[in-house]
Amino acid sequence: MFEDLRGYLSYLEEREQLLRVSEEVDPKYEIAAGIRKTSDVCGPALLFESIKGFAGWRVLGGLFATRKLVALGLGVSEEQLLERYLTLEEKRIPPEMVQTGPVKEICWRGDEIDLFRLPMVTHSEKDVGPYITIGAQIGKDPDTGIRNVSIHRMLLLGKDRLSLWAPADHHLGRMILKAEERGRGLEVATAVGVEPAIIIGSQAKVPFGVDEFHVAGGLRGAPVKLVKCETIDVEAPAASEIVIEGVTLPGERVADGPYGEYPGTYSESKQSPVLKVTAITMRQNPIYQTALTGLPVTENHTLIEYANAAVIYREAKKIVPEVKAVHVTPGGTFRHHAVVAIKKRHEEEARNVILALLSLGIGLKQVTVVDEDIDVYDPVDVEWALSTRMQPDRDIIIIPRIACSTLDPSVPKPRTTAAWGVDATMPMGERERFEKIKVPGVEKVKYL
Ligand SMILES: Cc1cc2nc3c(=O)[nH]c(=O)nc-3n(C[C@H](O)[C@H](O)[C@H](O)COP(=O)(O)O)c2cc1C
Ligand SMILES: [Mn+2]
Repeated sequence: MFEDLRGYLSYLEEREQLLRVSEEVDPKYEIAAGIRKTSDVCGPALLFESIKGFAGWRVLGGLFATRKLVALGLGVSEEQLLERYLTLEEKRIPPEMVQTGPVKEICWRGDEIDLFRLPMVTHSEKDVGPYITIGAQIGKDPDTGIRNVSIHRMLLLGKDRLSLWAPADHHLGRMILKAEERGRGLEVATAVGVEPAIIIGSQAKVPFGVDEFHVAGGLRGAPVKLVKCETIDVEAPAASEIVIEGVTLPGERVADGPYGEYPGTYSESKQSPVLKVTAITMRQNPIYQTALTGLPVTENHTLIEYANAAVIYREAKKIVPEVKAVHVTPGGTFRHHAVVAIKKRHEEEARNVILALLSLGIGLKQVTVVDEDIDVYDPVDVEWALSTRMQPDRDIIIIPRIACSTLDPSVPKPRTTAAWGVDATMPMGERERFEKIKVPGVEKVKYL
C-alpha cells in the first residue's frame, strides 16, 4: 500500500487521476469551485500549486471526489468496493509506534504558532469563514485511554484557536464531554494530509472503544506508523503532512456556522467546543488538504457511502440472512435513504428489516426493501418496484420520533427525526402476478 500521501499522489498521477493546477487560486472560494467542478464531472483530484497569499504552499482538494478515487485509495475496483470493504474493515491491524517521521521536519511552538499561515480554504458562499475540513482528529477516551480517529471540521478563530465541531453523538464529542466532567480539556491531534486508508478507516461505523487506526491498518494491509506528539499525550501518523496539536478549553463554546453541509443546505450557527493549539508540526513543503462538503456528490458523501452501506448490510443480514444488495442513494445524501434487496422467506420480514435499520440512529430516514430481482443501484428499477409491488396503506411504516444523527433541515428538533420504511417486496405465493416481463433471446442480438 502507500507509505504516505505523496506516494498515493504519484500513484494517482500515473493513472491520470491527479491534475496539477498551476494558475494562482484564491483560498476563498476558488479552490472549492475547482473541487465542485471536478466532483460534478467525475474528474481527477486537484493539486493547486500556487495559492494567493501563501507562497510555497500547495493545496490538495477533491482527493475522494468520486467513488473511483475512493476505490483507488483502497486499491480495489469500483465494482468490488463494497464487497472488499466489508472484508477489509474487519481485518484490524494495530498501529506501530516509531521514534520519528517526516511530520517532525518542522515544528512550531509557542509564539511561532500561527494558523493564519496555513492556507485554509473558505468553501461555500455563506460559510462563516475558512475551515479545516479533512483533518483526522485523534483523541483518547478519558476513561480507558483508547484512541478514536474521526474527522471534524474546524473554524479558524485566531492564531492558536480553532473551533472543533464534534457533537455528542460522535465519539470525539462524547470524549470532550467526559473530560469536561472532570474539569479538564481533551487533548486532540489533527492530522492533515494522510494516506487514504486512514481517512477511509476514520469513517468506519465501529463502536465506541474501537481505535480506527486498527481499521485503517486492516484496510491498508499493514500497520499505520505513529509518532508521539510534542506537547500532548496523543499519537499521530508519522508521515502526515501537518499535525496540529491542541487541547479543548473545558466549558468554552463558540458560535460556529453557517456552513454548507452534506444535506446540500447550510447548517445554522452552532455552539462548538474550542481548541487551543499547543504545537504544529509538518513536513518540508507541506501539502495542505481540504475537502468540499455540499450538495451530493462530494467527498463528504463518497467517504461515508461504504461505511454506511457496510453497517446497513451487516444489520439487515442479522434479520434476513439472504440480503442480496444494499445501496445508500446519492439523492438521499448517502445517509438518509437505504435500498435493501432481500430474498424473503417470511411474508413480513421486510418490516423487521425496516425497523432494525431505522433504529440504528446513523442518519437513516427512509428504508426501501425490494426483492432480489430489483437492481438497488438503478432508480428506475426501484421506482418500478414501488409502483407495481406496493400499496401505501399496507406497506408503509412511519415512525414518529427517534434519535438520529442527522443535519436534515426538515427535522423538528436537532438530532431527532421521523422515519419511514416501504416494503416494496411482492407478496409470497403470488409471484407470477408480479413477474418482470422478459423477451427471450435479447442476449443473442448481436447487431446492437
Ligand atoms: C470530509 C468529512 C468531514 C466531516 N466533518 C464532520 C464534522 O464536521 N463533524 C462531525 O461530527 N462529523 C464529521 N464527519 C463525519 C465523521 O467524521 C464520521 O461520522 C466519523 O465516522 C465519526 O467517527 P466516530 O464514529 O468515531 O464518532 C465528516 C466526514 C467527512 C468524510
Ligand atoms: Mn469511533
